[in-house]
Amino acid sequence: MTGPTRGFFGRSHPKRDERLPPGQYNVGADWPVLTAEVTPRFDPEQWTMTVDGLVDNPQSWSWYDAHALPQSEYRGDIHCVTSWSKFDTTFGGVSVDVLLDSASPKPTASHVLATSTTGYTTNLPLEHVRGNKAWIVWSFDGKPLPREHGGPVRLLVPHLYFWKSAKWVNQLTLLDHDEQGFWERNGYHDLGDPWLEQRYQGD
Ligand SMILES: Nc1nc2c(c(=O)[nH]1)N[C@H]1C(S)=C(S)[C@@H](COP(=O)(O)O)O[C@H]1N2
Ligand SMILES: [Mo]
Repeated sequence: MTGPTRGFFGRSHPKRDERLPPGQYNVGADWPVLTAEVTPRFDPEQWTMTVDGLVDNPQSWSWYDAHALPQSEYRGDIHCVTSWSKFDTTFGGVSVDVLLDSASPKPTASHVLATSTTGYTTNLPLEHVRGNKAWIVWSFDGKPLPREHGGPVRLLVPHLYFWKSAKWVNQLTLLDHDEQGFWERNGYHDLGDPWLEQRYQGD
């Protein structure tokens, strides 16, 4: 003898979209802009992407060099700590794996500090940017990434809250310890997993 079936409960409670992490809502077609600093304007020709710190081969790629690397896309959802989630986004660029494989992190490297041209920083455990989980991206929905959303190029780490996706990124520094970035020093969680609702320090 069994109790009420899942279907019974399913009819009595409207079904919540299972793509929505706890405490999030679907923002639909909107894409809010959240920026702590003044939106920079920089020429992609002047931009370089640097991977340094605890690596065997510190590397810098120009815009042209970066576009010559094998490209890949992310298709899926993004989640901001301010509680909006955006479904079915498409971003294009280069997997962080490609950059790291080329720079060869030392065995002692455990964390990454991402830095933007503006000085914005955010910290990530190395395994959270490895395994096709993070990209540097320059396109959104097949078009150049809008400047207010980090164009010409931003970090994309979609399985974590979106403050980890540093806009106007130009440096990944490999460290053997965790070092808090801008929002983490201001009270946001060091990891920021939306499924665990890690919004603030202590969550
Ligand atoms: N350089 C930089 N990157 C940033 C931020 C910022 O203030 N500066 N804000 C973060 C936060 S809190 C969020 S939610 C997302 C917002 O990205 P969007 O403006 O494209 O929605 O960018 C993240 N990356
Ligand atoms: Mo955010």
